[in-house]
Amino acid sequence: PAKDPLLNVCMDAKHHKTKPGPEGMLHGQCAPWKDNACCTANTSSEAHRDQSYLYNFNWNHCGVMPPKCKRHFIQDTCLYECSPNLGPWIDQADSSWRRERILHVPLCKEDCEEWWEDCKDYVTCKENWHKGWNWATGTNRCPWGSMCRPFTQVFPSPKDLCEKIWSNSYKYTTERRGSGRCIQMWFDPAQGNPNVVVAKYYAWKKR
Ligand code: FOL
Repeated sequence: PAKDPLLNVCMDAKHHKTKPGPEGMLHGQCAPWKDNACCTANTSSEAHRDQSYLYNFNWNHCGVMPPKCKRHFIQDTCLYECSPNLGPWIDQADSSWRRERILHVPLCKEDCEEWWEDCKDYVTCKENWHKGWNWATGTNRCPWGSMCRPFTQVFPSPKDLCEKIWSNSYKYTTERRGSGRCIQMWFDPAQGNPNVVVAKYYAWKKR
């Protein structure tokens, strides 16, 4: 059978491999993707660092981000950089730093809600973390005139967080982990990657 161009692919973005394949040594929270990944071992290590060279992005722009919150941002980075199962949602990006992006990836309800719960105590100055920072020092700082406000004020609901933070990379859904109808940021690789069947389902729906 012909290979479906929406399945088992890597987006054409800043750090992605040209095609997915095994990576023996993926670091920490990115290890679940080691059998088939769009990230290199080096990218997976960088995903765990504050001020990593990936985007020079500073999680601690309004004071130190608590570890229980940061682990969700690390997991989001692992999914974004490593997943070979985001093909149905790859879209053209109108930006200088990547040719392709992901748009409206249906994120499992639990992944979004736990992310929001665990970040409730943090503070941020921006709703969209892709654009509009002050990069004068080489890393992102809050733009002039913006204020650090509680996460729950900037993102009143889990849906606000998951959809707005990365310019609609994700779509909030009420689908559950394990349903085969939503993408999981978190999974146990012992049972294989649950996102493989999800990509197949949506690739088939798009025909
Ligand atoms: N996670 C997910 N799920 N989706 C993503 O698209 C995503 N993207 C990043 C990280 N995790 C993600 C990349 N993050 C800039 C800021 C953040 C960033 C990459 C780049 C940045 O340079 N922003 C400039 C504008 C650059 C431009 O658009 O030309 C700024 O104005 O702040």
